[in-house]
Parts: sequence; C-alpha cells; structure tokens
Amino acid sequence: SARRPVIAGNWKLNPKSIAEASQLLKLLHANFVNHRTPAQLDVEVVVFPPFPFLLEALLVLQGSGIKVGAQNVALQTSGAYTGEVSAPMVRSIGVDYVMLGHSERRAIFGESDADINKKLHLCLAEPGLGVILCVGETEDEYESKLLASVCDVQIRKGLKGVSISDLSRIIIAYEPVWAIGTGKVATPEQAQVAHTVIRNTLTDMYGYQAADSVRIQYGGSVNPENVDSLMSMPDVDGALVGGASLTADAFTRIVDGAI
Ligand code: G2H
Repeated sequence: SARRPVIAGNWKLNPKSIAEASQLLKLLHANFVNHRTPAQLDVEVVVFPPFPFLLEALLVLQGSGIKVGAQNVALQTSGAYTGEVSAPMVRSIGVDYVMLGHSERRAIFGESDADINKKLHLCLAEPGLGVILCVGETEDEYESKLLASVCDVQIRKGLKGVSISDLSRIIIAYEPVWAIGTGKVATPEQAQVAHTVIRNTLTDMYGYQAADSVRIQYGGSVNPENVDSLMSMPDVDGALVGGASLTADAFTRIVDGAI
C-alpha cells in the first residue's frame, strides 16, 4: 500500500535520569545520522520519552530525522490543574505527536473513551500535532471473542467528532493487552485480523479512501526478530515498541526491519 510505515518508541516511565535519557538519545542520533535517516528509509520514526526529557530529545535528535512525541496530555489546556501538562504546552516546544489511550492509561489511570476523545480534540486544536490513538482488548475479552466489538467501540468513541480531514493526523495503534510487556507477541495473522477489524470500522465511519490511508501500528512485545513478519501483513503499517525501544541498537534494528 501507499501507507508510510511508522515505528514509535514508547519509553513509558523510563529511564530514571536525564543522564540515561541523554545517553540513549545520543546513541539513537548516532545510529540514524551515521547510518541512514528515516527519511531515506521512508519510515517515520518517533520516540515518546517522559515529559522532563522532551526538550532534551528535541535538541539531541536534531538532524536525525527522528520525531518526538509526548505520552499523554491533560484534559484541559490551562488553569488550576496542578501537576498536569497540556497539549498546547507540548506543541509549543516542538513535539510532533501525542500518544493517547494506551492500555496502561486506561487500566491504571482510569481513562475512559470519553476522556481520550476529549484529549484527542485538544490535540487536534494544535496545528501540526499528530496523535497515536491506542486501542486493544484484554486477555479475557480476547478469550470471550470480544476483540472485534472492543476495538470497534474504542475506535468509534475515541474518534467521535473527528472530521475526515483531521483523520490524516491520526495513527491507530492496536495493542492487545495480553501481549504488552509479556513477551507473548500476537502472531502476524492475529494482528492482521485485528487491523482488518479496525480498518473496517474506519471504512464505515469515513469511507474506503480515507480509511485506506490511515496507518495502523501493532504494539505488544515487538522486537528486532518479530517485526519483519508482523510488518509483512498487508494492514500492519508499523509498530509501537515499548521495552525494545530502550536500547538504541534494538530500536534501530526494528526500524531497519520495517522497510
Ligand atoms: C505495549 C508496548 C509499547 P512492549 O505497551 O506500547 O510495550 O513492547 O514492552 O510490550
């Protein structure tokens, strides 16, 4: 397809210090600058460090072609909301993407589809800001054959009110909760089935042409060994990588494997 592959690194609550973050960023920069840039590879590459490391990431990754994203934003844009970080704030420092709806946000921090949808609209209000919207079923839901209905509902509620023109700013990440950080990766065929479900929902909402251009990433225990077979599936357009994005060489090999 004409969809440009997109590989994203979700650092989660890692690493522990700016020193370690800076080291990882410098190694990534070296790998991409001295090797081949993502533009040459025709793969879009984004890393999502914790908030305190975003500026450092933007500085160190200059010239590497690697973009920088934020893992979350507040439900508000400004005001008396102690401890929060807003979409306009992250956009103002040059962040290109925000990740929303990760299963850890949903399960541990109680984010609802309505919350995620509200945050998504706040991101879309910032010109140039893109969003990775994560969806996926739990192990119980998978075993109860609820994959299709869970993903369908999360997509419909998450994208509520999003116009067809803004759809091009959104990447979907399918992350089966049972495959996250467990080493239990979905088979390429399982990923393809889920991605087809998601694209069918998008087709129902936006029509074939718009849905066909949306990139759908797979996430959950992606590593340099399994990325190639996952990416060989027609509807797998990239990967959202957790654990393996914390090692520069592993992440670089995943990008190489996505070509
Ligand atoms: C799923 C994924 C990245 P990991 O959460 O979002 O993490 O690759 O460690 O399973």
